[in-house]
Amino acid sequence: MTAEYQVKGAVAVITLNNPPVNGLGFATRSAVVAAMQTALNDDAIKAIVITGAGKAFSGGADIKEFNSPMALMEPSLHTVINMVENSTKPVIAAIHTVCMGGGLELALGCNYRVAAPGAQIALPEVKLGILPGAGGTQRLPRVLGLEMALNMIVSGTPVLSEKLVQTALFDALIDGDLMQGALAFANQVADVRPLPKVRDLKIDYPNYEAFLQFSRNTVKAMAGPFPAPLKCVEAVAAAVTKKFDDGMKFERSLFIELVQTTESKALRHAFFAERIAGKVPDVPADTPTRAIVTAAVIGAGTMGGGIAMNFANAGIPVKILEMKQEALDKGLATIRKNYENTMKKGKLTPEKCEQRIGLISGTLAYEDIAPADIVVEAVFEDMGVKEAVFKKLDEVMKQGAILASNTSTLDVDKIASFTKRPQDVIGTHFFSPANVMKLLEIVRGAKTGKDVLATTLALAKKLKKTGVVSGVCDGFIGNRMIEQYSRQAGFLLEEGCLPEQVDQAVEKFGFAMGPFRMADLAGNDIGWHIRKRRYIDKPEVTYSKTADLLCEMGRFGQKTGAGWYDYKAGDRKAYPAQVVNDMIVKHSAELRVERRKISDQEIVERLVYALVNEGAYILDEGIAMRASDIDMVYLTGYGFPLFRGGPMFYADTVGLLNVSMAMEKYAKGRNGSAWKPAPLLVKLAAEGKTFNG
Ligand code: 3H9
Repeated sequence: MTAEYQVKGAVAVITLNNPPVNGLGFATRSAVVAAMQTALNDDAIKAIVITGAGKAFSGGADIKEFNSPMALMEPSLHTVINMVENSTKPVIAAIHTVCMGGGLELALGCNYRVAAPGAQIALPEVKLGILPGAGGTQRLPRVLGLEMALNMIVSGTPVLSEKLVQTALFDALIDGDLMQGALAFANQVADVRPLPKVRDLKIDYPNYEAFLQFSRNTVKAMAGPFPAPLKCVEAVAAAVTKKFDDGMKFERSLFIELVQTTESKALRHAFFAERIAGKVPDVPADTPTRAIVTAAVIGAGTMGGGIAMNFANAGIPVKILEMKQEALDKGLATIRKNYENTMKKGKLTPEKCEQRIGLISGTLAYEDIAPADIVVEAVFEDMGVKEAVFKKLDEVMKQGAILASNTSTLDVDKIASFTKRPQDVIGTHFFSPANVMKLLEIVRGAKTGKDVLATTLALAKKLKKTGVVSGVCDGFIGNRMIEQYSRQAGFLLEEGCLPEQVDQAVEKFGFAMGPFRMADLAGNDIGWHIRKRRYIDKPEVTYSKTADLLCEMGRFGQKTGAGWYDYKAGDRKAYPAQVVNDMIVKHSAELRVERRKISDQEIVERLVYALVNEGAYILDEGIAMRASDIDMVYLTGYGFPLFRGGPMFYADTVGLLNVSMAMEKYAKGRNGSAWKPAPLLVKLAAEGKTFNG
């Protein structure tokens, strides 16, 4: 049963029981209606309590149903809430732990609400690109007032129940046993008539027009490409300007409009993609994990320092190993500076700042890191250097320690082979700045132990990262794909574009940064180093030489004050560089290419479809477990626009046949040999299917 029915004296208790979070799917809604009917038909019952089993009152409507007709099947959530609101016996919501979305809307339909302290109360629909569609925008302002309700609805941020106890949302905060308190409350109000209803409350806000106009302006400026926040304002406005039933109808029409938008579909896709990414079919949830109490990092450079900060932020003491005292001192000083800057911005208290710095120490001796439960190597990206480090780690680290490499492209199986314990070796590819970026690519070697993988996935959660598992290949999921994207960006320069045109087109599409601004930030020498390796290993693959010419000019990017763009000291703004643009045009002439005007559409298609095509290879080879994992990598590590849901989801929305036809067209153009359609893409396109099922 997805809702249980019990009788406690004269009170009926309906307990939502639909793990994990008592989502209000069709079965649960039906069970609530049946239980309500039973209670209403029983003359011995004087009051009804609705609560939730397990770890939530309710997490809201079942989001999975939004893509199916189930969401519309009767009894709808409206029907359930109407039944509760029109009950002839008082209905009390007993709220604990999590009360969100449709769960809160159900509670608002009850006559009374009692709550345990610490419950998270929210209408988070906006984060899914929709708005509360079962009366939340009409009822919440009636209990919290216009301003507070609008803030909660537009931000979707949870508020703790104890902070709302002074409002009409709650009738009592119950310390101790919630059910006992709720039953006592129910008995107390059993005979009170008339039954209070939220819909009957008035919203008192004399100057509401000015407030709503101010809200529209503010929200519009913040909403970016997402339509939902402004619609939230419009729906809340209706709570003041329209009669209750008309407001409900208006809310419903906006909900239906939003639920069908690509933006909402993309956000819902990302919600589930994030959660499923941590699941590996052959590593069940009950796989034993190893304890991670202390950590070590090799290398105090930008990456090593950032990785160490991750451990400290999670309360895990970490030792950084360096070769030279000077480099260690420099690395530790940078970490201190980073924390102090965060503190100055008011994002960290002085105590927490010192506490975190205190968790990070340095050493020059391998023996000092031997007792650590995990060591993450973040040294120079060169197999010879990695070999020396892993041989040493194998010698000194305690048995059972996880030996992780932060390599961004190298063969993790080969790295593991430098040790006598390949089962303990795994790739943990952090993204720069490592203390900020959410993505952690977890590279599973052929011999990586299941417990090591399970531990690393759990660690990712503890470090507040999105862990995505990748198989071993050159560049793993993210960098292998970005290489194809960068190749196209290079070809576009040869054919007629300048860096700013490419960057602007891609940024207009929604990327946080275009390829050339990104390369300047990451350092152009990194790509140069990789290409030099490719020229030897894979001579058949073509690259534009423009980026090499740039590096030969010593323009490595922001760190040298010059890259594809010029930079001014202390300023990250990119200024077009005439000398670079001249070099690009000259190079085209040397290649005897007649430069042409290239449309923004072509730029975006060539860059994004290059990602999609390589993603399809990666999926087909089993390097990524699912298309949504690839999307997660790009959403959390490469600035792919969230409202487009990631490259694979985006390709699904464009239609794989359209993607593959565009690729065929580009294959006929200059540098067309770069377009070798992935068999999986061709197959799915022919079958009219999508990557994401
Ligand atoms: C809504 O209510 C619309 C109405 O206004 C109008 C309707 C007409 N549905 O996050 P976790 C699953 S829209 C389906 O890891 P936590 C989740 O996929 C809804 N599934 O746990 C995962 O599954 P699995 C408004 C859901 O403890 C598992 O629960 N509500 C839903 O860190 C655990 O999730 C929201 O937007 C759902 N509603 O956090 C709330 N919620 O185990 C969205 C969760 O298979 N949910 N799941 O991977 C959350 O914010 C968090 O999940 C929550 C728990 C805070 C509840």
